[in-house]
Amino acid sequence: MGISTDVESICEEVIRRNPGEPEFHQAVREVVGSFAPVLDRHPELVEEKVVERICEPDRQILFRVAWDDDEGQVHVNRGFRVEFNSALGPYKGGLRFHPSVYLGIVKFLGFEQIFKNSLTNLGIGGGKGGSDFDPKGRSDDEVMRFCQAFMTELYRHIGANTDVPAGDIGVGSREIGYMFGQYKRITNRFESGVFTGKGPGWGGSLARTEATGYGLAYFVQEMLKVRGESLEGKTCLVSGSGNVAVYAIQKVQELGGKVVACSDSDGIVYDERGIELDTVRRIKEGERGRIAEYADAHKHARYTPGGNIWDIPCHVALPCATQNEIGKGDAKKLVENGCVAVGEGANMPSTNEAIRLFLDAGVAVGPAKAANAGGVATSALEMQQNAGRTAWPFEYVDEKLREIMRDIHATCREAAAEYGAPGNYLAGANIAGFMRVARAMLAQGLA
Ligand code: NDP
Ligand code: 2IT
Repeated sequence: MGISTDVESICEEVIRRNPGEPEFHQAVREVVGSFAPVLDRHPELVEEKVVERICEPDRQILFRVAWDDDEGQVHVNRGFRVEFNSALGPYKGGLRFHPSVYLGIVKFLGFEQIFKNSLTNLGIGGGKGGSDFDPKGRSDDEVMRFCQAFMTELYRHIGANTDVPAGDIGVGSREIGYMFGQYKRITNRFESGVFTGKGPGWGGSLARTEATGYGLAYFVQEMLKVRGESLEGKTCLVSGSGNVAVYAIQKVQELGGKVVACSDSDGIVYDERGIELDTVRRIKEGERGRIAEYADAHKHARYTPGGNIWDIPCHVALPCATQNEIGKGDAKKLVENGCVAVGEGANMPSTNEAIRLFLDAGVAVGPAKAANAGGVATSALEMQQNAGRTAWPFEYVDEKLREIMRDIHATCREAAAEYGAPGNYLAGANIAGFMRVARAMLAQGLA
């Protein structure tokens, strides 16, 4: 029986042990699918069942979150925290509040996070959490009560040296503030390092809000540089219009790219003159509104309810909304329309079939765990800043972020070449991310 069969049988066993969690299965296939050449070269990893161990979370926490709305009606939601792997540092990863959240989503995100955090080389383990709570249409008071109820259970599981949450879909600085406040109230400790993404006035990094989107643009810039190209003059699509999308648009524009479309879960806005970022920020950050309103402010722009952003011709596609937003058909369309690079701002935005199609067509694919690692890397910088009880200027953090993204790009490229998959950043990211964790797990003994 060859090693590649071992990889397949490991995936099958994970799927059997975790029924009804298709997103987790997909993430495991996407990551473990790259490991055959590694296991070939490192029989000790096979012997010690490191892959099997890494696919099983250290700990999974599920809990009830009961809260009452402004009318006094009681609601019951479910809270999650999956502490996946701590070989390299405290568990680190965001919290997602979205009605689609269930254990399978949290596990896929937590699993990907292990390898992403390893790639940053900043000493952070992997975890993720969240709730099926839907913040849309809720008042500030309701969001506050939900966050307080959520933290009333979660507080006992987290800590600056144990597990450090941050934001993700539906969780931004407002929610982090309410959760940090409740943690402080319960524990009577101002423990800055227990959360990242805090407000800049009370321990937050000045560049954490921008970091994921900026880092994505830096990573794409590096990929294009290898091909003797740049973002200058390139037509770009950015899906979503949340935290990652907004700052990806900003940095891509600064680097000379032309972003012609963005979206939300209701529809797409197309502006052939280039998306006006101030309008998007006013609508999304200021008013928590819908992207449809963009077309009210700019009469020449076109809003399409529903629709498919990937049908619009582009050179560079930046999925920044959610998982599985680019399927095989979308990938085919993008390639036909001349797309040369894809930078994954969202986590697992492309299906495994879409990635295969891109790679076969020679499209440069910046996989999420590398391309969007700037967010969590800046979270690790925020932890460093908090540990030193100091505050770093924006430009200092941004320069560090640039360096980190350059390093991650180089690491992925080198690992891909070393293990026989030159140009395949996904294989490179999986292998390089895995090897650091695997070595630490071996050194720390069987667990
Ligand atoms: P936000 O909540 O700020 O924004 C999410 C955006 O994506 C919104 O425009 C939202 O539209 C859209 N979206 C979310 N879910 C869906 C869905 N099921 N279908 C269609 N559109 C959807 O989240 P972030 O910008 O923080 O996160 C976006 C992605 O980036 C996620 O995959 C996240 O895991 C990833 N990421 C985030 C990081 C961060 O630092 N925040 C770091 C690394 C990765 P609508 O308002 O209509 O729901
Ligand atoms: O997916 C991610 O990397 C995040 N949501 C950010 C995690 C973090 O701890 O900053």
